[in-house]
Amino acid sequence: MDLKIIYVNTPFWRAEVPRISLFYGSIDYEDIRISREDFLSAKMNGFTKSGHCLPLRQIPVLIINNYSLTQTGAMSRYCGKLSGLYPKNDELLAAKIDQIIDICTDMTVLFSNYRKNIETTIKHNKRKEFFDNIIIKKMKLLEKILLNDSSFKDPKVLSIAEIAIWRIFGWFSSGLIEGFPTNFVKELKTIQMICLKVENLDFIKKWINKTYHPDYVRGNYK
Ligand SMILES: N[C@@H](CCC(=O)N[C@@H](CS)C(=O)NCC(=O)O)C(=O)O
Repeated sequence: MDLKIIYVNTPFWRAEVPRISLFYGSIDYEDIRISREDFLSAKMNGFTKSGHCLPLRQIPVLIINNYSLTQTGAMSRYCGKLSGLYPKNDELLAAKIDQIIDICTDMTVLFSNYRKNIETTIKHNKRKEFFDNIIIKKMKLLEKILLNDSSFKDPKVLSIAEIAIWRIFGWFSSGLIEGFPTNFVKELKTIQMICLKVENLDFIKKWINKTYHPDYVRGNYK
């Protein structure tokens, strides 16, 4: 099978979940990292400079034998199934994992809509307010879901859900988002535990060494 993942050269969770899943499963794929300029022109015409189709003019895209699959959730599940990070015979666990991926999507969309719609008028000085009044509430609700469920607490078990949590909280707490605090993950105990569990896995350390830029800013989980 010929697999390619198209995204820009950042470790954003949407691309990292499928990328890391395939890496974990030692499944060969081409990790195509397009330039911002290529992405901007593909947003206009639906194709990257090397001719790869972006069906919704968005990234990430997973190309499976020339078929362009879009949507982070679909891509993550597909790669998770190939690598053993998504269950094939446990419908409830699969739905719980989907639930987490969907919450990660909701949090991302909340922030990007805020940025697009609100910050055109009020700018960054309201980011802290957005964090305190909106996004942290979602994070706390996610924490409650995780706290009350043993599925994601086992240190030996890993799925695409934990990888998504590790990367999205890595982003939120990295200091890269102006106006967001960086010391809140430690208040979300189960999320903190999951982030530390993932970050300490040997294959994740290898992935970081292999693909992250030396001055990449890590998440702040402690
Ligand atoms: N529903 C898509 C959304 C993907 C998305 O919004 N990607 C961003 C980059 S992280 C993008 O392509 N934005 C450009 C746009 O929406 O025009 C998914 O789940 O993958």
